[in-house]
Amino acid sequence: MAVRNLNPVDRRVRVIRAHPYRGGPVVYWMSRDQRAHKNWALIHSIQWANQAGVPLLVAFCLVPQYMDACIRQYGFMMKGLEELEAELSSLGIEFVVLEGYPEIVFPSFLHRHGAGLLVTDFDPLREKREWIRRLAGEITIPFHEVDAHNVVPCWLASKRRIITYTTFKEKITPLIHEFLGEFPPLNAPEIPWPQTHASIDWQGMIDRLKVDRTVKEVDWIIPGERAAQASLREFLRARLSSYPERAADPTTLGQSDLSPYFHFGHLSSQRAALEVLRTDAPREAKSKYLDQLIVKKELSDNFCLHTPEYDTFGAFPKWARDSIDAHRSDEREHLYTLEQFENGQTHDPLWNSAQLELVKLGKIHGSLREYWAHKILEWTRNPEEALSIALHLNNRWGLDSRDPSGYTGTAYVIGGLFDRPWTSKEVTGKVRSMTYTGERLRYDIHAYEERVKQL
Ligand code: FO1
Repeated sequence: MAVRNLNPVDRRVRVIRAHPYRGGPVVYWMSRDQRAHKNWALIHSIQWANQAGVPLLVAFCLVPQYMDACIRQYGFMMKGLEELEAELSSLGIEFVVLEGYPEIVFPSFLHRHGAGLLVTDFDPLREKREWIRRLAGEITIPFHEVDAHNVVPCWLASKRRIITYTTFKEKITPLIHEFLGEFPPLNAPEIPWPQTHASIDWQGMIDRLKVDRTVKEVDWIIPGERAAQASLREFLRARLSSYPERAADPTTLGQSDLSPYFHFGHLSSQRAALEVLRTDAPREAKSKYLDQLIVKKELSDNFCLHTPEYDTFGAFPKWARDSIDAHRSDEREHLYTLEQFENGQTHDPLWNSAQLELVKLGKIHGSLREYWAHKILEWTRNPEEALSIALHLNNRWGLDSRDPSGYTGTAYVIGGLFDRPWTSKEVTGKVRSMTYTGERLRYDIHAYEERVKQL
């Protein structure tokens, strides 16, 4: 059966397995983009199903453990998925959650339902690449991957790793103009799924997760697609105009605070970008925010996709590795264990406050994040230990850290990624350094520490 796509989704799709389509329902394995609206992977799946005259189903595969994620992150995700179930149902779309690892649970599920096409959303992280690779080896139906996360599909932005932010910006700018268009309306599937599945036992699924339940959920942010849209509107209304001046000040609420929504795919960057452009905020504010939202975020995807060892010392630029290597035996003024870091027991009250913010809120204010990670490099025995502690603390406590932006940010601070060599210093070599005095000049440290104490 020949199915032709007539829509602008085409360039966002790449074929993982080009087996011939022999009829049968479309299954969208939703993973990174956990939303019903403005989701290119869902749009592609519905268009394909309607053209082929077959039903469509969305399946989320719930793995019992994911990196260092705890109940804090899973709880946020599960609440978002529960809302999604209702939203998809109102659109006439069947939704199931499969428990287990994709390569184990999907082959039999697809076989049982006679599925004819599998679609998934793009994710550059190793876990998802491995899930896709293994699952692709187990199935004999066509398998498509849709970049529903980036404005410019990651594989079109560049076929290789880009070394500098400026080069990436130059490369991606014309493509942003090409891809930053309106979404087509979301059509309902024309053929309903033949049988309804049993209602989802959300609590049972949460109880069966093999995760640490001591890292509690946070209450400053409401999960889900609807709350994400409301938060975006609120940010655009109240904070976008002052974003350039206020975002860097950790004593005020100037940031967008949308990143957990982007991480779990509750919000589409493309939607956010289009809405930013529709505001009457000053040009400088719009362009500063769009630079974060598109260029920097999409550079992170490029880095992780093309750097399989993105979370190791080997991912740092050569000048940084050489200079850190040259300082491996330098004496450290302070040395802390993982427990001391985790409990915020260093000599530095500013660092301890940033750690406490991470523990309490699941985030560190953007301005402090660099200081926090840089000091871990200074106060550990070697860069490998620093990286492993920083990633562990981030992944365990951060709401949205298991993300390309999290890995890229850590490699930037600890390993000079996308940066240039600076004057060499003891221990950290030519990697850009962060000092207590430097922080004091940028904002009111004591007001920040006070704010964190009140949490
Ligand atoms: N993706 C899945 O497909 N299944 C999961 O069970 C799952 C759990 C999970 C827990 C915490 C977290 O931060 C992310 C999680 N993700 C899961 C992945 C996530 O949706 C993103 O795809 C990546 O982390 C970011 O690229």
